[in-house]
Amino acid sequence: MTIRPIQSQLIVHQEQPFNAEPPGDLLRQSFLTPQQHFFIRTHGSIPAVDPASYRLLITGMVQRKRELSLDELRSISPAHTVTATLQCAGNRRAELMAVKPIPGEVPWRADVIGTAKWRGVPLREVLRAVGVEADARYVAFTSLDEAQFEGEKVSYGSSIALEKALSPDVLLAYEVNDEPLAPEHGFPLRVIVPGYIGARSVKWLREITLQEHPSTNPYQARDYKLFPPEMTAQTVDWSRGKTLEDLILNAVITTPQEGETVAAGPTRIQGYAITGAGAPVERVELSIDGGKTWTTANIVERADPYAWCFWEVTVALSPGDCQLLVRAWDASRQTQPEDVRQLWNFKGYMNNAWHRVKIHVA
Ligand SMILES: Nc1nc2c(c(=O)[nH]1)N[C@H]1C(S)=C(S)[C@@H](COP(=O)(O)O)O[C@H]1N2
Ligand SMILES: [Mo]
Repeated sequence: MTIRPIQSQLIVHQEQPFNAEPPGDLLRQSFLTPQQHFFIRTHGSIPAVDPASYRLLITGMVQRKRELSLDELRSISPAHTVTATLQCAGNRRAELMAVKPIPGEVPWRADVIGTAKWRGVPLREVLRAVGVEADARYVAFTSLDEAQFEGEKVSYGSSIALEKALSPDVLLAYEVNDEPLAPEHGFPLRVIVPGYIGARSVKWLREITLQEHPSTNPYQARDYKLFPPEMTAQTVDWSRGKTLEDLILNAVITTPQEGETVAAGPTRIQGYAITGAGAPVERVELSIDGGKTWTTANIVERADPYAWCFWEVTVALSPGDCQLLVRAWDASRQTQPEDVRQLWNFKGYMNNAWHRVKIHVA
């Protein structure tokens, strides 16, 4: 059985599998994204899971293989809460597609991102309870969903290195913003890997496998890798892809939106900025003259180290067409690439070029 979410305010890119993102100005309204405004990224079905008969299988290189009910899982450790941003590696793909087509991928705008307070059992407590064998290096996750990968029936899966899995903040989450997970977001149990691309945070978790190698699931072994710019779907050498893990520095203007008309005079511009766990966002800057001069924005809300920050800045706009540009700097003095053309890759991942929004000032 599969569920179809009804998300009237989301921009739906695809019905089957269901893929949708909120409009940017809606996204920017609350620092913690309500579930009904949270982007939905699926590769297959949205399974309807009965929580009473649900079992989580833990297998592979462990001393005690287990099949846990939700109650048994909760009894392993007190709940732990982490505020973390989930961002799809395909965020801002539409801008890459405007450089050169990327067939067969979702044309995501700049809002395949959301932040929530996730609550669940730390994965490392579960691993401690089952006893990890000395040679295990990776923790693989498999889902209850059904997807098609190049015509083959598969369930979604991913893996993370054991080292990351032992971080106290990697969760098997059952609650989001003090509510149970919605069916489309992984009810009754999902992985949350803070600081990593969303693809590693497997929803509808069925099985955890300890193993010596990364997952061979196609969504880990093929998808969600960064390929050199000269490589295409026709010429791809899968072994040359770099597995995507950490999020990277990015900043987006959410308000106003592309094509909007605003009144001349002092105008408030708002958005979000995000980075990986390495160095926090330090400064966000806006330019209205094509990048010649920049104005520093105020960071109005943040929850480091795994969450986005919200920024805003008021600039004086004069009548006519205007392009707003934003870029961020992190605490290690790194900033974002200027031009999206430098970043094109045939899967359309990790676009963090300066974000540009054209508006009309009247
Ligand atoms: N089982 C399963 N887990 C999954 C996916 C999926 O298709 N199936 N998509 C992944 C991707 S690519 C992302 S970005 C996030 C999206 O989570 P959300 O839909 O709750 O926002 O879930 C990840 N986990
Ligand atoms: Mo994703």
